[in-house]
Amino acid sequence: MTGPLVTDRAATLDGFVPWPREFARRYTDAGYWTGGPLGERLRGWARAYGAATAIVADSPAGVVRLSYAELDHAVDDLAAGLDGLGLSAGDRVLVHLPNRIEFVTLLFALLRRGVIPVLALPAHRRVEIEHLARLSGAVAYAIPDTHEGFDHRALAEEIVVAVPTVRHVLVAGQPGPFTALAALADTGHRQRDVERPDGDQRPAMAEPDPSAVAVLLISGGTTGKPKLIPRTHWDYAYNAAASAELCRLTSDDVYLVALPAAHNFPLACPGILGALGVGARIVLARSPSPETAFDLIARERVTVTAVVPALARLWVTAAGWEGPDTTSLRLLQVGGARLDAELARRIPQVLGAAVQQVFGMAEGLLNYTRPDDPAEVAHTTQGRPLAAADEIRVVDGDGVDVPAGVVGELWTRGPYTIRGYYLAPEHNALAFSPDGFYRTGDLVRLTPEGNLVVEGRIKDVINRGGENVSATELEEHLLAHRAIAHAAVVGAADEQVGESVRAVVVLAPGETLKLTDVRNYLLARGLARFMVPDLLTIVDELPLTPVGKIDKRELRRRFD
Ligand code: OOB
Repeated sequence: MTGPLVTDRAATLDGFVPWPREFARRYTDAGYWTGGPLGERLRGWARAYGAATAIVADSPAGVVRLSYAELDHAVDDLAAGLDGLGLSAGDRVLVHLPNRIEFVTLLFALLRRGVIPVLALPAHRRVEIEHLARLSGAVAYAIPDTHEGFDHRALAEEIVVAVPTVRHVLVAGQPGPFTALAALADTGHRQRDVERPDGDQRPAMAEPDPSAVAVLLISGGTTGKPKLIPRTHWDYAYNAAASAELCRLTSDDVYLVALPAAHNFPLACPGILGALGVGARIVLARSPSPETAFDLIARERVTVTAVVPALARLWVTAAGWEGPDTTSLRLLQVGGARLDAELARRIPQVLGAAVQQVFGMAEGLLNYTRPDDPAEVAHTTQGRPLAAADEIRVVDGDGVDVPAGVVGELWTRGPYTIRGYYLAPEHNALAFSPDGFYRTGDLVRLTPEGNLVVEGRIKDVINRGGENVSATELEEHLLAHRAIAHAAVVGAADEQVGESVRAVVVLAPGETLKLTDVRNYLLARGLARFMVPDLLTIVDELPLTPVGKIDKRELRRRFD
């Protein structure tokens, strides 16, 4: 059997916006873009760390541990199995897997063949999946049998009918009417034995071009439907390796994948890819719940993990009563949404780990606080760019740079920041400046030391009769109230003032709260009268996005 050929189509995937030639040369000359494609890098890691444990995952059958060498072989087997399906370089496969071993083996098997994984999040459902399958033109859809009580095979039945490009459904676990990933790997394994009975040589297989698109990530989707973010082998490998270096990750580290593996943060910041690149061990958590995470941290002596603020809050609260053994944890990365300073300070006290703030985006740019930063910087800022070649601008509504320290919109370009979404020319004309800066929509200011502070999002401002109320700022004040466990501020339509201010809160256990209490409390803290909420809505829990950030869009929809 001959392997798929890498065609020019793979290097210039239709709908991919490449960097202009002069920038490509600059990033190559400066050493950002270097080395082989991601699937081949795993071979190098297996050579370097062969017998060391690469992955630990709990499965219904017990704890599974794979060494680097075993992982590498499992990936080869699966890749050979995929060949039999007729997938070829440049094809897209929609991967909708939770944190289980198959996520990692399939990811690398696809990368090895230059087939492009589209990384959906476990919480996505029919509407998003159908949209992503259609937009990407996926030829296959990879799912678990069931996850958290949801039968993905039933969803797949609908998707194959709705999206005709989807020819294969690949299942981790019981396949039902579809194809089991395990069966594919078995076929691949036998195939490889025939091809190379000595078990040693690799079949001659064209490697993907490292400048080609490696993966399509899903945008946070704050406006409209999720968009696809094309990341190349070179830019994504840099993203992961440089992040690992910044976090001082070594082969002694144990990284817990607590957030969904398909999200950029636990995947590559430094996440799975960064950890494997230095010979560290990754531990896959099936759920980010405190019970599951604390058990794994204690059992596997986890040293580093990444969470969103809502999860950090949950862990800190739960640790208060559970008293878990987190003595191995040296670093808790927190990112994805604004972390309030108060919670940041409690993390080291309660969990014994240093806090690192990560202000990143699937589109590229990553900002980190550094291990050597004073605690105050790590607790009150969102850090600074990863790469010296990251260009950032803070601009006003006309795209003119604001003076240092003034709040404006963050624009960025650099060696791992995309120049356009996949197949989205109209949106790209709005989301990127003519000279290639990505307009993040985030409102930031620069501290005198050069760290960024996120002050909110362009649209996350409530216009209350002409006065601008920053939702982020008000949320921080609300969270300082002892009765409030979680808070989100949204606008509500109002005939008098246009938009009034609604505080949606989850109460701490055993607490009660009235609007007048909140108003008096905030006024006593010195807030302007126009900042104080007009409405208070108490809920049992706040709606979250698939990665666990507070879902403002859903809140506005629910209460408007
Ligand atoms: C991460 O990536 P996305 O693509 O899910 O979301 C990006 C957006 C940013 O534009 C910003 O609005 C918000 O999420 N955000 C933060 C933040 N980190 C992300 N807002 C305030 N403070 C932070 N620390 O969320 C992501 C990607 C890689 C690493 C970490 C997070």
